[in-house]
Amino acid sequence: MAETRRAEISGAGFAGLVAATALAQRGWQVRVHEKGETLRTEGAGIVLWGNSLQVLDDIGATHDIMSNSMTPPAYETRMDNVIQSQETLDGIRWRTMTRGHLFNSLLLAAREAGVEVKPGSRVVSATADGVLTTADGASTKADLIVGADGVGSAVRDSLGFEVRRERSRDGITRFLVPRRKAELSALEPDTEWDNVIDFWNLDPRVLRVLYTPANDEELYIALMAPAADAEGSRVPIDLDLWTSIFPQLAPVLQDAARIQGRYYGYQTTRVDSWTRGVAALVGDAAHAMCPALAQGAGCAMQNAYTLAVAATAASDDELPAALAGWERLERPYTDRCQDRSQEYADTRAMSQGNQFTGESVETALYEPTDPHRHEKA
Ligand code: FAD
Ligand code: 3HM
Repeated sequence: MAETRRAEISGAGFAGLVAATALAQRGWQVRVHEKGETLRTEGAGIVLWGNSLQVLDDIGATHDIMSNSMTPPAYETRMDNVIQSQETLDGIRWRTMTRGHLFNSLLLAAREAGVEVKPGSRVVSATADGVLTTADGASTKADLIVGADGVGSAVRDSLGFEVRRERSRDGITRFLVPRRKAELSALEPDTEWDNVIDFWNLDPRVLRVLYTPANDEELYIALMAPAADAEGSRVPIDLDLWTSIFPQLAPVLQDAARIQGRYYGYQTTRVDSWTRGVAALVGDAAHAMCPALAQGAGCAMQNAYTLAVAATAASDDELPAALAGWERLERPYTDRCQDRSQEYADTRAMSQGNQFTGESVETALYEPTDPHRHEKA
C-alpha cells in the first residue's frame, strides 16, 4: 500500500484552509502552521462569486456558509447619489457574508477533514525539496509545501522568488456595523437597502462608500479615498467629512466612526513563478490584487483547490513537473483577473455602473471543480 503523503502548509487564511481541506479529503496528512496565537481572520465583509462558491460546495462548506450569508437583490452603482445601474447579475452566482463567517466555515471543514491546524507556529523558511522550518527551530520534511502565508509570505521570500509590487493611488477602510435598515429607510424610503450599493463621488473630491449587506444583522461598509487625501484616509474616520458627502448613510457612518479601523492602500503583487520543486504558492503570497472585482480570496481559494487536485494526481517523482503544469494552466485566469482589478482601481471605471459583464466576470464564471474546464475554454 502507498504511504500517506504529507503536506505542510504555511498560513491558516482562506487559501491555506482550502488547500489543507482539499488535500486531506484526498488522503494527504496535512498540517497548517499559523503564526497568530488565535485562529481568526482580519477584516469585515466579503463577496464571493461562482468560482469560489463551487470550491466551497466541493469541500463541503456550503451548508454552513448559507446559514449566515445572503445574495442581495442587485448590485447598484450610484454617482453623486444618482443611480447608474442596478445589476441583478443573472446567471452569476454570488454571495455576501462576514469574513469571520467564511473563516469559521472553512475551519470547520478543515477539522472535519482531519487537518491539524497549529496556531502560534511561525514559518521562517522552506526549501524546494520539501523542508519547512518554523521559528521554534523545528524542521519537517514533507512531500508538498504550500506557501499560503499572505502578502508578506515567508515561504516565498525564503525560496527567493522574484516579487514585483505595484501600488495604486486609492485605498480603503473596512467596517462591520449593524444594518440599521429602519433608520436608513427613514432617511431614504425609496432605496432598496438590501442591495449592494456602490456610492461614488469623484468630483470635486474622490470619496466612495461601498455598502454591502452581509446578512440580516450585519453590514459591511468600505470607505475609499486616495492615499494622498489625509482627511479622507484618516482613521478613525472623519465623521463630519463622510456624513457631509453621504448624509443618507449617517446612522452607519456613526457606528464606523467608533471603530479604530485601518486604511489599506490598493496593491498588486506578482511573482516570477508560483512553484519551485515541491513548494507552491497560493493566495496573496502569489497574487495579491486590488479588490475592485472582489476576487482576491476567490482566486486564492480557486487556486488552492486546483493545486490540491493537481498534486494528488501526480506521483512523488512527477510532483515538481505537475506543479509547474498546474501553474501553466491556472495562472492565466488569475493574471487576467489581477490585471483587470488593477485597471479598475487605476481608472475608477466601476463608477460608471454596468461593469459586471463580459471579460469582467470571467473569474466569477470560472469552474475550478470541472475537470473539463480547460477544454471548454
Ligand atoms: P491571508 O488572508 O493574508 O492569510 C495568510 C495567513 O497566513 C494569515 O492567517 C497569517 O497570519 C498567516 N501567516 C503569515 N505569515 C506566516 C508565517 N510566516 N507563518 C505562519 N503563518 C503565517 N477578496 C474577495 O474574494 N472578495 C472580496 O470581497 C474582497 N474584498 C477585499 C477588500 C479589501 C479592502 C482587501 C484589501 C482585500 C479584499 N479581498 C477580497 C482580498 C482577500 O482579502 C485576500 O485576497 C485574501 O484574504 C487572501 O487570502 P490568503 O489566505 O492568501 O492570505
Ligand atoms: C467587495 C469589494 N468590492 C470592491 C472593493 C474595492 O473596489 O475596494 C472592495 C470590496 O470589498
